[in-house]
Amino acid sequence: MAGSEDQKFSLLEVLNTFKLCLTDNKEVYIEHYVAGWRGLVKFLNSLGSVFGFISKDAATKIQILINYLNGENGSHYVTAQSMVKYELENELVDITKRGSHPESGCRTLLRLHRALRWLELFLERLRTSTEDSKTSVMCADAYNESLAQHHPWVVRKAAGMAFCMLPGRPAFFEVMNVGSPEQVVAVLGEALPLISEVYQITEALYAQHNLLDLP
Ligand code: 1Q0
Repeated sequence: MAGSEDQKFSLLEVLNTFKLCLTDNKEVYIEHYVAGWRGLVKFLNSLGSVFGFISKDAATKIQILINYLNGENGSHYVTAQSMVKYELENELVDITKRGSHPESGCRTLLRLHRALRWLELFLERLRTSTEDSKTSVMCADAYNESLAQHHPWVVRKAAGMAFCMLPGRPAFFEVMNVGSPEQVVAVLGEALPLISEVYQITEALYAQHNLLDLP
């Protein structure tokens, strides 16, 4: 019984992971950041195989970061801040065009960071939605306002098609596994400021080092 519970997505669990993301001096722990994404990928997988091309890409990026974290230079990958410092100082980042470091931690985290903005916008729409709001529309609007700007036409097209396969709001709230729609709304209200803070801190870090357009 406990086994099947473990497999279940719980929004609360994901949120708790994002809560653990910030150190006392407001750095971003990579371990918890990717754990948060792992939970979201699990959720996405539970929505069906049409989202496979999205969850696969996210899972690949999560794994790249985990490999750095568990690798011989893992101590430099504890926080996003220490990673940026280490990779820049050691010239491990392709800055203007793809070259010898196509999978740097910096560019990999940047992809997830951009997706976090999508998540923030989507969850805010969900939170303030009404019973007859369409998840596919909320998702597409959030996407067009964020990630889409970084994706080529073919990816935008595929994403748009996948969004149409999203379950409706009631079923969506159900899989979140939190409780009544009112409880979902309350939990989202609690979570959003946290997600937003993690996003802002990462954005500031990347802006400070001119890394927002890494290829
Ligand atoms: C619920 C529907 C999920 C919709 C996810 C929106 C994002 C669409 C993104 C489409 C990505 C297409 C795959 C490939 C993209 C890459 O080209 C791109 C750039 O990387 P690179 O190496 O080519 O330069 N990759 C990315 O932009 C990263 C995309 C990561 C997306 C991660 C989405 C994980 C989804 C989570 C589901 C969250 C459900 C939220 C509600 C749950 C409540 C807490």
